[in-house]
Amino acid sequence: MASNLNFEDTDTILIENRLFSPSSDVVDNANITAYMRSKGFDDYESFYKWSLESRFEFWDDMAKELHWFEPWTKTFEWTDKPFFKWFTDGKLNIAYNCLDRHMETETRHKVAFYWEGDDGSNRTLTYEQLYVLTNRMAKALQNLGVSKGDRVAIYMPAIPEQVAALLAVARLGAVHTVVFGGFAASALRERINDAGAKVVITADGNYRGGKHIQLKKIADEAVEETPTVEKMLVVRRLDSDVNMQEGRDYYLDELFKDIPEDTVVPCEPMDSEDLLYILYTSGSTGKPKGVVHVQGGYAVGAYTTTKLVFDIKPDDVYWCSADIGWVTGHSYIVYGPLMNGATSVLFEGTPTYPTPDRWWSIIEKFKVTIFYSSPTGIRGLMRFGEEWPAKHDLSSLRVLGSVGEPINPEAWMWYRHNIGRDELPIMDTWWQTETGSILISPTVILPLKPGSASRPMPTIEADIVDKNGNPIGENKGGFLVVRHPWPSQMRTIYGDPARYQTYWETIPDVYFAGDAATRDKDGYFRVQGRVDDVIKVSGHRLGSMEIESSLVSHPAVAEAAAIGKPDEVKGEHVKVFVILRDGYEASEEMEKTLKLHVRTIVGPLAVPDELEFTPSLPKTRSGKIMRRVIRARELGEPVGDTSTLDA
Ligand code: 6R9
Repeated sequence: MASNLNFEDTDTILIENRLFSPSSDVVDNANITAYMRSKGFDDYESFYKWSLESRFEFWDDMAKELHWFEPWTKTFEWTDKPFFKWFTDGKLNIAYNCLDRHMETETRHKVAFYWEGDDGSNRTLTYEQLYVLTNRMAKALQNLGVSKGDRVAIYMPAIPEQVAALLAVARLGAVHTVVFGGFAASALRERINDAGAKVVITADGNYRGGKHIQLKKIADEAVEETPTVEKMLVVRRLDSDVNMQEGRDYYLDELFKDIPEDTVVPCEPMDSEDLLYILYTSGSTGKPKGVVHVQGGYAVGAYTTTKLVFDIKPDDVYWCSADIGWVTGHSYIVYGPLMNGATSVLFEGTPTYPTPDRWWSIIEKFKVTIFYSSPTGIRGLMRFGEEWPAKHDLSSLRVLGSVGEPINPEAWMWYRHNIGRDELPIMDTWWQTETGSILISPTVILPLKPGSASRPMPTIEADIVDKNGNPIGENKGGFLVVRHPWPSQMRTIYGDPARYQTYWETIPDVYFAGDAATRDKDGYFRVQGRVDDVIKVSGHRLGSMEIESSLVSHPAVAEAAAIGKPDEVKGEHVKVFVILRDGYEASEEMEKTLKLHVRTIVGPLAVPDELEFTPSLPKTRSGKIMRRVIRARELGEPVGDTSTLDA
């Protein structure tokens, strides 16, 4: 991780004075207000203070709202720091909480998902229909040999079967690892191999932004060198003819012929600390980290934050525009909303296809009330002008959200004005793959400041410190840390516990995952971005080393360095510096070849926007490329400490 903490104190340039307060009506009716009042509090300040002292009472209360086969005996254990446990001895299944328990109430007949395909086609699934689909899928997986503890890779487009796939795997007590459909074959292969997946669930293909994506073909290429993969389950999305390997590949609809609609595969009672999923994310080495989440604490965290941050009520239509391949999709498309019995929208396509009002038309069509999106999405659509949202009736909306990267005040104001008719609150939610659920965010009861994720959630002890862990004062830049574990925190890095430990050791005894931030006099946090070698491109997390490794795997490349540069729409974009091997010429052709190479090794999301050929790169005396120096030079910023620079 960030072993070279290189963030130099930068006082915040921007002191934001605009403040937007919620109406008393909204505050009165908020889910969080109901809980606060039940504990005797009227204001967030005193409630939050109480929650720090009474964190176990808070989480006990939240956990009790879920279904447990057996209750926990201890709320929290931290005997083997930095490893910890929540809800010890408790038995539950998150899939039971998403589906089965709703079969006993009116929610059974409620819409779980309004689905819209890239091509404009629609499907509507009630909770009961999703339950039936999930059970049949669980049976199909069982027939293919999946049982408790097995790992299953999911490489699929955003279709209802993808949601059912996660739930079916969880039902069986198996462990899913979802790989974003935009990753290339070798990136998929690396993840399958690290997880040791036995089965891969994919689709014959799909369309995204009108483009045909040949998922099965990519999956075929990926599993060429994956010794653990025994079977592939293929969902027909396009009815296209794809290669099906006899004895390995099975179409879901064909397996369904022998699995009646009333099939029930009971949920495996899981220990709170049993694995639910592994989700790979980028860190500062070339190898992606398999972030491990467990059944109990993760369920409680995702459930609670969905309820309190988005203020979900029975009549809401909720839409999170992320992809299920990222943690946002896991927590806030699949698990959080379903545990809350919410009606959601699931969208397969992109915001600009066929026209830049696709999102706004979906909000109008399904009368979406809560919309959770990203700064990149908003900035991308801002470029097309206000006339696009203005064509649509967005009056159903009542809460907006943002995640993935800092939202600049200008985009925040545009979002509030054009989508939120100058009155809707924006939940700017700060969290990470590792945190499992939202840690710093407003709720609908807090006054808002543009560009600030506002305050920590109940029980979350966030702080800004220097590299030795000493707290830093108001409006000064420092490292964002959290002092005590929370239920949905990752438990380890799959197969690499030492790598997990660095999160708690980089700055002594606190959780640090690589962001810099400031805090103002009102306790409002402003997250500035990563201080390690992680680049956030359109909210997608990429590691400098991943991109560099893919470049040096090309015979023409001797060395490469990748940095993130500020980008008006994407937040950051990638620039790479390349030293060619002797005998290779720098040319436009070479630039194209290398960009294409990154695309085929990592995927389209990692393709650098800028590529510069260079004869040398600044290095430390021990030979490490100093990306910090390259970045500072590139941006014309002070280079800082170069005492270890070689020459
Ligand atoms: C959920 C997610 C985590 C990193 C995180 C930070 C950035 C996320 C943010 C934000 C400022 C917000 N980030 N939300 N920065 N304001 N509201 O994005 O997870 O992909 O693991 O990325 O994203 O830099 O450290 P993940």
